[in-house]
Amino acid sequence: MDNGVKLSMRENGILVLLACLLCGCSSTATLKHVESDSAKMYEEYRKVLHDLHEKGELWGRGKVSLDDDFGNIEENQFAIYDIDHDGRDELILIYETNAVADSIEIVYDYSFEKGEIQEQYAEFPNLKFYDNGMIYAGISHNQGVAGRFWPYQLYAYEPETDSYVIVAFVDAWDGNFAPTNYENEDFPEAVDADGNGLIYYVEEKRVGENEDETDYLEPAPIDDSAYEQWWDTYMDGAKELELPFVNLTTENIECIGVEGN
Ligand SMILES: [Ca+2]
Ligand SMILES: [Ca+2]
Repeated sequence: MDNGVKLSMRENGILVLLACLLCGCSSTATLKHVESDSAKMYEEYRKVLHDLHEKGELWGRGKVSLDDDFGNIEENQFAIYDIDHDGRDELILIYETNAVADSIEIVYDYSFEKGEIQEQYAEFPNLKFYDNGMIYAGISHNQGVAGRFWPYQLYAYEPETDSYVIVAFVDAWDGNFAPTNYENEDFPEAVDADGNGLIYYVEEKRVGENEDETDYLEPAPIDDSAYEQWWDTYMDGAKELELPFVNLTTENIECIGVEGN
């Protein structure tokens, strides 16, 4: 490492520390990361958030609507967290001061090899991240016959490709909510062995599968015990992560990369 790099790192550190002290982060704040790569990563994350906060631009997606009817831009939230346990932090952004259809939760990752941001995952902001790398992604609208059950997609983290792959789409039929379905078929009582009025459709997907052809194959319905068994094969013992979300404010953005934030 030459002196020029050392100097710029030091300058960068002083700037971040100053910004932190000014914005009221922890008064004992010290730089969390000294490697220039990490400093660059956090700098890129701050830039993504500043672009949304000040210019109404969502990284890689262009301009967004800044209609006050949907709330103030600072009501959106973000978190810095290593959600896939690969040793480096991701930026998780929930952007929802917009029409529901345009609301989105995005996970940004930073490629140390390329030295640039990349979008690692994006879905409707009804997500739960788990400590085993799985993501529960609730769909935006529950307009089918699922009733008290909320349909979702389940994603798994794949370390080889450092990406999330879909495992399954899960839907249900709540017989108490909808005694007949859209085809006017009666709720299949025989499948509902435990009699709680719910049966499930687990549509499993595999990497590389042709989604256009397989998406419409209706899986056979299963009851609670089989559904729970299926869930446990992926989620047994998994705990939901509590991400440290904060509001999208200049102060919070400037605290990224500083210890305790
Ligand atoms: Ca990570
Ligand atoms: Ca049942």
